[in-house]
Amino acid sequence: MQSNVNDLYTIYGHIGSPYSMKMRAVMRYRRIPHVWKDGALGIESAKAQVKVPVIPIFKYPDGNFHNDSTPLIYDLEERHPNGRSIIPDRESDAFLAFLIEDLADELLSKAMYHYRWFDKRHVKQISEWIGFDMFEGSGRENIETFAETFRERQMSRLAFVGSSEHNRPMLEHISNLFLDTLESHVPDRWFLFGSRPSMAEFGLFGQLSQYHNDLAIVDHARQRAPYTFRWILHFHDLSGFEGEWRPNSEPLPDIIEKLLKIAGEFYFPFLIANAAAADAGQKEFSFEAGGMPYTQGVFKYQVKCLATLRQAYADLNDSAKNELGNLLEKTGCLIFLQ
Ligand SMILES: N[C@@H](CCC(=O)N[C@@H](CS)C(=O)NCC(=O)O)C(=O)O
Repeated sequence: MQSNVNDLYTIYGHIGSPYSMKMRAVMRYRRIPHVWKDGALGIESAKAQVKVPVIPIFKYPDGNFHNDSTPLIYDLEERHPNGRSIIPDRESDAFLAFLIEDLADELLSKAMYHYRWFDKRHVKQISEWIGFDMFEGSGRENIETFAETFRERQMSRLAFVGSSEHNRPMLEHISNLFLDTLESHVPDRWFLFGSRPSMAEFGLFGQLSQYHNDLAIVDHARQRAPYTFRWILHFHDLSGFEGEWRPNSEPLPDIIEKLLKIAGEFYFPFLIANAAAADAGQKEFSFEAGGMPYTQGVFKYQVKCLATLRQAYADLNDSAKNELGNLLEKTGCLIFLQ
């Protein structure tokens, strides 16, 4: 007997969307029954059901539509306490997983977007691929018409998300830092907080999944971080994986400190400059980090990210704060969280 699709979650997304890949991987790992829909018509009708029209969009079995990946992850945790949580048990690790996921969603995403849309030589192919995905075989003309409008729109947003010649050194440096950091870890261990994945790895995976698609980065990433490049492919489907959170006797791996250093050096200064400019009613903000300049339009969503991170830190109990104190201080994150 065929199962009824209305009893399942429907994910509206596409394979060229980092957050869609992230959330599909979460659903597969968590073994939550779902279907995947990537056609243009479904996506457009789903967009009409949510406040901010970004993908992926989930239709729940109760018929309601939801999006924004991080709140979705937390909501699914509550709805499906099935032993395959992606939030570490230990409070301090849960905070770190949240912080690293946010770092991937909001900073690594800038590098991903940069490599996808900045280099005009590659933009034609990726926009046609996304058209190909969206139209599921309804002819070259449809694909190419869509691709042209879509790439114009995405490229017009470049300055808004921070991709420019001026910001290029920092974005490419950040991308290399993520690749090198993962490459120093994944040959020994696939996960960050034990032998099972947390929301942090899914966040990193989502953005990096696109490095397989984009000509401007594919060769570089594959050469610079070969095991990481392969690791990405495994994350698409971890449904058969069984593992445990790290026991108390096991220290955090070095990769956590390296990722937090990226946050302390680049992500928090970015968030602070954005929030300060928003406060002052400015349209644009600038900051410098690692000796490199950066300028972009003020982004309201990321004002909220900073507030949420600070709140999550404030909500930690004293023993979690004590456990994290040293690490957050030496990576330059603590002053921004307090
Ligand atoms: N904060 C959202 C961001 C999702 C997002 O930015 N999605 C992009 C594509 S990956 C999007 O839908 N952009 C608008 C569009 O392509 O129409 C999340 O975590 O899900």
